[in-house]
Amino acid sequence: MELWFTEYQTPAIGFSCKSTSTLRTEKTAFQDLAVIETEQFGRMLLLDGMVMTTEKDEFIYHEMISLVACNSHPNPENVLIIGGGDGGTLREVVRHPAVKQGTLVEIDERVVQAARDFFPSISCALDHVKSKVLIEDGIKYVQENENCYDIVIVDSTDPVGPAIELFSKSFYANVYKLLRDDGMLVVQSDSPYYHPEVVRMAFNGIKDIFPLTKLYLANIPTYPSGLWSFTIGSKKHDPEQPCHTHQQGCRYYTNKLHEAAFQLPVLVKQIIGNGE
Ligand code: AG3
Repeated sequence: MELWFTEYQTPAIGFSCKSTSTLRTEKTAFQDLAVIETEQFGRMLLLDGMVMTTEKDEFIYHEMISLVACNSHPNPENVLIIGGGDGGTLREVVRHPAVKQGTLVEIDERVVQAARDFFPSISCALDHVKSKVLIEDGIKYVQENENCYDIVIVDSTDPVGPAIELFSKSFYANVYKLLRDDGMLVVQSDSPYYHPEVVRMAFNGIKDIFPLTKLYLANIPTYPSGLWSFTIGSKKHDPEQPCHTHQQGCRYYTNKLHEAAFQLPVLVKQIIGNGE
C-alpha cells in the first residue's frame, strides 16, 4: 500500500510526498510535530501539517537565511536566531568565520529533541563551541534584552500558531532595540505566489522600523510554490553587497547569487510597492 503525506498549502492546492515510514508523531505543548521518511526528500520535519525542513533540500533555506546577512555585515560577531529549533540555521551561522557566538532561542524543546533524534546532519552544530541553545519564548527574550546582537534571524513557521507575533511591528521594534547600531534583522517572509499578504506584512512592518529594508528570494522545492522570500531590515550596511567571501561548503549560496537574489520579478516588486 502506498502512503502519501499532503500539506495543504492553500485551501485549493496540496503538495504530496510518498512516505515510507512515520518516525514520530506527537502533540507538544505548542504544536503537532511529526517526522516522516519520504522517498524524494529523505526525512521530513512537519509542524502543524506544514513542511519545516527535509534532509535533501534544507541547505537552500538554511544557507540563504543565514549567509546573506552574515556576509554583508562587516562584523557579525554575535548572532541571535529566534525559532529554528532544528539547528540548521545555527549550523550555517557558526560555520561563518567572523561569527563568535550563535544563540538559538526556541520555544519548543520537542523540536530540538526531534532534530537531535532524527536529523543529525541538520542539528550537528547545536553543541558547537560557538553555540548557545536556550529553550525560551523568543518574544519575551527580545523584550528583555537590549543592544547586544549584530544580526537577528527569525527562523519561524508561517504566521499561524505560536509564530503570529513574530510577524508584528512591536516585535520588529523590540528587535531593533536588541541590535547594535549597525545591526540587521532577517526574517523568512513566505511565498509571494500563495501568501502575498504575508510578504507585504513582513516587508512593510520591517520598513516602518528600519532605515533600509530589502527583500530577496530563493528556490525551495518543498515550500509552498517553491519560490520563497526573505526580508532584511538593516540599520546601516547594504545587505545586497557581500563584504565577506565565505561560501566554502555551500551548495546553493555563492557571492554572485547573493547579489542576484535581490533582483526581483515584477510581480514580487508589485507586492512590496517597488520596495520604496
Ligand atoms: N521555517 C520556515 C518554514 C516555512 C514553511 N512553510 C510551509 N511549509 N507552509 C522552517 C524551519 C527551518 N529551520
